Amino acid sequence: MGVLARYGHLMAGVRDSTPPITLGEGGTPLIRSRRLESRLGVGELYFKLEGMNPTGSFKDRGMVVAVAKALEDECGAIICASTGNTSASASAFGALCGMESIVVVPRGNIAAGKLAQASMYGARVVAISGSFDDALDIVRSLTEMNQVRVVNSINPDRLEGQKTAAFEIIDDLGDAPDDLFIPVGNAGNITAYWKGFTEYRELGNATRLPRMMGYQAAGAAPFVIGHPVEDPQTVATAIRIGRPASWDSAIAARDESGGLIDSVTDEQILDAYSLLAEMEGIFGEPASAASVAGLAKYALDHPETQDRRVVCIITGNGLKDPDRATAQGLNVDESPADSAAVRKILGWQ
Ligand code: AN7
Repeated sequence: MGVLARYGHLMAGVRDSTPPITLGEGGTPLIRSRRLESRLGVGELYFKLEGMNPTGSFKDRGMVVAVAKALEDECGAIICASTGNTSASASAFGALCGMESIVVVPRGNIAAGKLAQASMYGARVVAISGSFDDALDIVRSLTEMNQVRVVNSINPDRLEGQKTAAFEIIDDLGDAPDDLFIPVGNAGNITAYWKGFTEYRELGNATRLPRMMGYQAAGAAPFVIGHPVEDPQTVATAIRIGRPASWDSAIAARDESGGLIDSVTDEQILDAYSLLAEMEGIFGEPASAASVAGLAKYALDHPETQDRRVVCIITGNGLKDPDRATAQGLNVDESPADSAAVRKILGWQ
C-alpha cells in the first residue's frame, strides 16, 4: 500500500478525486541498531531506511502526492531543480503517469546513479553549469511563463507526503522517539517530519514530540552560520545547497522542538558512511550518513544520550553514488582462477 492509500485522509489537499497512484513508496523499515548503539553511547538507536523507497530515497513519499495532484489538476508536465534524488523520483512518477518530466541539475555535482535514473525514466535532463541554488532560481522563473507544475519541496503537496515518515515511526515505536537525527539540505524534510510528528500527536497517536536534530555539511551549512552560502561545497552532493527554500519552517522545527541544526565535516560524514555499512550492514548515501555523523558528534559531548531513544533517518541508498564508494578504496584482492591461489590469498593453511 502506498502513502496515498494509507495516509491520504491525513493530507491537506488530497480528496476522493485525487488519483491513488503508487510505486510502492513508504512503509520503510525501522531497524534497531545492532552495534553502533553501544559504540556511540545511545540508549536505543533505530535507523529508518528511506533508501528502500522505489527510487531509493525519501523523495518518493512527497513526489507521489505532488504528481497525483498535478494529474488531478490536468497538468501535462512537471519540473524540478535537483541535487539528484528529487529528479530521480519526479521522473519515475512522471513516467508512471505519462507526464513529461523536466529536471534541472548542477552539472558534475550529481551522483551517477541518480542521473542514470532520471535518464532511464525518460526525463528531459538539463545540466547547468551552476549550483542547485541556481537551478532552483531557473525553475522558479520558468514556471512564471509556462503550464508546468513545480515539484520541488516549495510545493506544499511534497511536504504532505513526506510527513508520513513521522507517522510510520510513531506507528512502529508506539510513541515518538526522544530525538530525530536528520540531514538538512533544502530543509523540506525536517519541516515535513516536524509537521508529521505534531499532527500525529494532536490526533492522539503520540504522547510527546522528539527534538529535531538537523545536520548540514560543514561546507554547505547556511543554518549553522545564519545566512546563505554562496559557493557550497561537500562530498555529500545531495545536500550541497547554500540557499535552503524552507528556511523559516526549518528554524521553527528546530526551535519549537528544542533541537538544533549543527554541521559535520566531510571527514566525519565519510567516517559515518563507512561505519554504517561495516557495523550495521546499511549502505546509505553520503548525505544520509550526515545524520549518523551528527549523532556520533552529539553523543560524544552529551553522555545523557545513553538514556535516550533515538531515530536516525537514512534518507537515500548508497548504490546511487558508486563513485564515492569506490573512492573510499575498493577492498578487492585479485587472484588467478584456481582454488590454491584463493586459499593462499585468504591465508588458509
Ligand atoms: C539523500 O534531490 O535536495 O533538507 O534535489 O537527497 O529536504 O532537502 C535532496 C536532498 C537528504 C536533504 N538526504 O533533504 C534533491 C535534494 C538525501 C537527499 C537530503 C536530500 P532536504
